[in-house]
Amino acid sequence: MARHESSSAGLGARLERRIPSPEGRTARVRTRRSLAAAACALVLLFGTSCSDGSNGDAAHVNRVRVMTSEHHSSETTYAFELPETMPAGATRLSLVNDGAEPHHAQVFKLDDGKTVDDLTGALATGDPSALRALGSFQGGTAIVPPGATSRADAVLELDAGDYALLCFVEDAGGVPHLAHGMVRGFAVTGEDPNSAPEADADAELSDYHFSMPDAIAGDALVRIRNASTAEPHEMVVARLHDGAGSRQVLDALGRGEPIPAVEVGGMQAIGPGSDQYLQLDLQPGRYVVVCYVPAADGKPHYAHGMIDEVTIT
Ligand SMILES: [Cu+2]
Repeated sequence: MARHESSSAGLGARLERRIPSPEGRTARVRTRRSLAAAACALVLLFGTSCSDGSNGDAAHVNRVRVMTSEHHSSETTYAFELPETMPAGATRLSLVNDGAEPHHAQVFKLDDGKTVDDLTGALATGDPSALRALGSFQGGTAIVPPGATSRADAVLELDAGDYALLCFVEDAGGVPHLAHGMVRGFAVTGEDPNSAPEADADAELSDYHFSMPDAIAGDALVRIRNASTAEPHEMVVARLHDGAGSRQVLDALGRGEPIPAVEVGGMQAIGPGSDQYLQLDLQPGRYVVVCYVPAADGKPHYAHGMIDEVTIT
């Protein structure tokens, strides 16, 4: 995960590998295409492969659609649908919630020799430290309401190995969806092309605080770094209702009521000292960012102050 710090991708490669928004905002794409053309020449000097740019500059970002659903019947089933294998490198996870409950997609990388069955066993204990003995939290796309698609997508740099996708969201009875079947293994194969994207903005997560610009462009690629030495952190993003702020969100959470905001995705937990990216595709407005990860005292991080507001322009 410290890969980004090595900056071994040259400037040209970095320019070429920027991640466009799904709708491809015209002016920006045009600029990026010419940058990509210039980058191509540089990349050729380094002797690595270079796309012709006909698909904008998205050639090095894998796009993965994760479908989430649950089927309510006498035997309720919950499911993730995604490819069983995907190539290594920068991977954007868009989350399509086809169910009747909110869902998220937490990515967990299994250590060598560990299996999804080991993970399922550890999850059943309910002890977070049991999980950390099996692998690490790598991010993933945060909560999306029923019938919606994420507008703040995790872009993860995935190395080859075995992974699992998990949903910790609880059903009406307080049982996490993963206990109903929302644990899904997948494999990442091949060489990581070292496609570290170039971010437009930075957000730093620490114990227990968000540090980021007051305003961020709605189509920004945000680099999210967990600066903690001990705890995983996440950044769930939700659009605030008119007149609501982080104070009202915190009050609602304290009362166990729905928050006065609409979740649009965000970044699921990443481990201490690691970083990943979030691709925004958001309407301008006021948003709240929240970390729900439980602290050692059992309280969620937001109760320790890990909640903030940001203006999307
Ligand atoms: Cu946190």
